[in-house]
Amino acid sequence: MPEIVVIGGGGHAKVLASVLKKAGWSLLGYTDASDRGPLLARPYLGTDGVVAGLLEQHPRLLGAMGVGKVDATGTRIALQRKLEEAGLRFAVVVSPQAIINEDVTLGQGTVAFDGAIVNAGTVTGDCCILNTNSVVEHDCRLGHNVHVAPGAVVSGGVTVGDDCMIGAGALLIQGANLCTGCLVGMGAVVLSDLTMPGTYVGSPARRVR
Ligand code: JB2
Repeated sequence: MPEIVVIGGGGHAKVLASVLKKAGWSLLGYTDASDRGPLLARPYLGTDGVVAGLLEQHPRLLGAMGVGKVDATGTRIALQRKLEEAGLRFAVVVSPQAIINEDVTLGQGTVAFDGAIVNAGTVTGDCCILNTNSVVEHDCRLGHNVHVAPGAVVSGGVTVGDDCMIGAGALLIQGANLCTGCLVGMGAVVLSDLTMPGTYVGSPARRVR
């Protein structure tokens, strides 16, 4: 497996690092604004400014986005795009315990953690998080930088716009369309299209801000 660097050294990065290690990636370490100590026994490498030097030493080095998100902003993918402009390509990272079925396309920098299931005909954008035990059913279209949190279920034929966050345990009914910038709260049940950016909670999910 090629060498890889994790961007960010917090909680999301820790889960990502464990998946990378068991999937056999050669994990060099992580970058962050400051040294957060070893990340599952991999060292702090410096700020993102070290990436250029790392690429000189390791021309095939890939990146993995270890900065998570619990919002519906584009901050995280902006960081990926900035590092891509600096020459770092982002890997698709799939846990050996995830099930990515036939005819699925995952965008650059998308990660699928333990127990994630993605079914046939689904396409995701770049920089998505398919978190632990999340389900993305058949024929879905996820934009860039979508986080499907642990235990959330995206039913068949759903479209999710860029930057959306689907909270832990939330349910999206089949065929729903979510516009860019929707934050679906933990356990919410989405039974209709969400046509305005904002925060949606409850069952059926209602926009609260
Ligand atoms: O531009 C950056 C940058 N911005 C923030 N470059 C680099 N290299 N690192 C950056 N960070 C770092 O991301 C912060 O300095 C911090 O160390 C880390 C974020 O860590 P934190 O533990 O606060 O959150 P997280 O993003 O790892 O995890 C959140 O999202 C996950 C999806 C948490 O809420 C988790 O519970 C959640 N599962």
